[in-house]
Amino acid sequence: MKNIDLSLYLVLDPDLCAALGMVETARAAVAGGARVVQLRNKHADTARMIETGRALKAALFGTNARLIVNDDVEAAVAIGADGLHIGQEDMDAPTARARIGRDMILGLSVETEALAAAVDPAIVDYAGIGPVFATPTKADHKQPIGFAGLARLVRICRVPSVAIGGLKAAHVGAVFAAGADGLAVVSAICGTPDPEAATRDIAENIKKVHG
Ligand code: TZP
Ligand code: MG
Repeated sequence: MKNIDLSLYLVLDPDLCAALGMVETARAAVAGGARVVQLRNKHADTARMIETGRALKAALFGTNARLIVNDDVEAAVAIGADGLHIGQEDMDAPTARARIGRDMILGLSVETEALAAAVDPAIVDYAGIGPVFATPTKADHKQPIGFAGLARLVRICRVPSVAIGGLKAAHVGAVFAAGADGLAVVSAICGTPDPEAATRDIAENIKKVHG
């Protein structure tokens, strides 16, 4: 099993990050305590993903934060990212694993108990579980599961997990109480007036409940 700190996971959104940009938002968030940064851009082709991903990799160089690329396996490999994150509608996990090799991190989105039970720890390194709450950030998200659903899926799932969907600093206690290893956020950081301070607010709550 790979050693990944999932405690505070930023998922970038190009629209919400428009004012500061994804690279500067990521830099600020990592300064504030984000441990993982995911490049997620549904409007970008592979060339564009690679360009942004390389800039992100340079910005994160020398920090302890990991860079994960959403969906685009070719971009993830070209960037030399730390990992790839796929959804259930994307390439299947065994195919993704074959394409990225043994060492890169593979994350998979999980929305139901059946999907949680099906996660193979020999292939997948962590699960993104949610959405906990309905969120305007992802237009086509699945049925929200709440904290009770989160706790059930975390228990069933045989890999470390990060909760996602409508999560803010105030939810940190409930996320860890449900047994998740961290929280993934978009709008709690992207597009806020001070992404570093917004991240630090979440990180301080994590320190309180999780050490
Ligand atoms: N997957 C499930 S919910 C979601 C994604 C990418 C968006 C979460 O965004 P926010 O702004 O943290 O609710
Ligand atoms: Mg996807």
